[in-house]
Amino acid sequence: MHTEKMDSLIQIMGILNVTPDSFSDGGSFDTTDRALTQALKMVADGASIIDVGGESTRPGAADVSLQEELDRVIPVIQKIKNETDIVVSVDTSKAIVIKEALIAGADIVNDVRALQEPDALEVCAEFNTAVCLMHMQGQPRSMQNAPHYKEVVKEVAAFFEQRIKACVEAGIHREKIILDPGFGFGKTLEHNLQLLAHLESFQSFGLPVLVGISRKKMIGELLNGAPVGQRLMGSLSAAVIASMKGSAIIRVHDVKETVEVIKIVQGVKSYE
Ligand code: 7PM
Repeated sequence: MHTEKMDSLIQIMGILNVTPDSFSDGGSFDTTDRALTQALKMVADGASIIDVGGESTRPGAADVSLQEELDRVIPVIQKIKNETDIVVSVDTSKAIVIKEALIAGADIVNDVRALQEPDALEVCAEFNTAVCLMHMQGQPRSMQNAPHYKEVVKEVAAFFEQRIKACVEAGIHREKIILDPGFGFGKTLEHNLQLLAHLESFQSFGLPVLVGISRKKMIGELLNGAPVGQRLMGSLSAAVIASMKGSAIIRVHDVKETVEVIKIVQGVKSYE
């Protein structure tokens, strides 16, 4: 008789960008409807979480105003939650957007600033929501200028330790926390590769690890400067590596393809 291990399933988080670069100019019925259509497609393709984001965190990007971000993401979250029972995460840092998103039905707060903005911790504690704490060195505008670490893996782990403590002190239950090393956020290619190579070390927290590498510059850099449209195979390879190293959630643009490769990982993992 074989011994099949029942490990928890690796989940695919589909990226839904509600930004002017993705769907015209946010807020309009047309924009909300197109976002819903995209979300439904990702669900049909096997995503179990939809990550709705309205703030461009691209290196060097301009800040998005509060009202603009609300207008972009809130109608989309309402519509997805009205028409499906999919888990929704909101990619934001602002306490007011967090609160409105949670009222609209969002299930997870995915914050690239790890709840360090004013009142963010308090709102999450009040709503007893799940949170994803991402590591970033610096701010989106300037983070890629000169990333520097003595030991990136240790420094990211120390950051997790400190933010988990801040969350728990604010009243967020430890079991509601997801950790994310923040690929590309204030990191060189070497830093990103060191993090990916040692991803399993973050399992020591006993919390789910989320990884977002899909189409990122680190993939392009390893592929002789391949543009975003030619990073699918690289992104899938990174997803396989991350999930073999214990990641619970893989955040991606290409849901269908990622679901397919992760099925192979899941098959192997059941015999680990
Ligand atoms: C431009 C550049 C647009 C970079 C968008 C991005 C992550 C995230 C993002 C991640 C978590 C992207 C990023 N990346 N949230 N939000 N983890 N938790 O490539 O790695 O999607 S935005």
